[in-house]
Amino acid sequence: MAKKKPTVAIVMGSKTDWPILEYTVKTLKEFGVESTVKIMSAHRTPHEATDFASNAAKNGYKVIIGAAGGAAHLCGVLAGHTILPVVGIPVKGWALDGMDSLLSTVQMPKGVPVATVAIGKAGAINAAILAVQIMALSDATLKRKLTAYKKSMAAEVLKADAELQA
Ligand code: RP5
Repeated sequence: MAKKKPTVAIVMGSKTDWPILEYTVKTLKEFGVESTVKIMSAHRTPHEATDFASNAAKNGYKVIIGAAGGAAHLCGVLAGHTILPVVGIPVKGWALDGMDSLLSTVQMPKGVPVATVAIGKAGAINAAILAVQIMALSDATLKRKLTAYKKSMAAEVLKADAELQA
């Protein structure tokens, strides 16, 4: 069977972000969503980053997920060059416990949103879920999978509580 065309572009600022971003790829796969992973930096490869974002919609992507740490301008730069929704994952960097990444990802000027999720692993997973939720608005299969996902999360919590009460 031919491989499905990727609908989500994942852009990380450095290869050192991969240990976090692999959770995003894995979660998307659980929903049957293919992604492309690119390393691009707002500061180190600005031309590549803007070029990629400018052409992302034309190339069939529906959502861009960005991830960077420190002076995390990557998602903002991507969002400035596309009308696609951009989800931002603040990566915990080498200083300030990720607060620097969080603030520089979330604090965008009006008109250019970056849907910023939690710092680190939870954010990496939530970025994937949010991308699926966006795409599920026009995809009945993804909608069904999201409903099943919520049910299985609830079942896990109920099971843990039942075990605790037993
Ligand atoms: C950011 O700076 C990257 O996204 C990464 O989180 C951080 C550190 O990058 P390296 O110095 O490890 O390449 O641009």
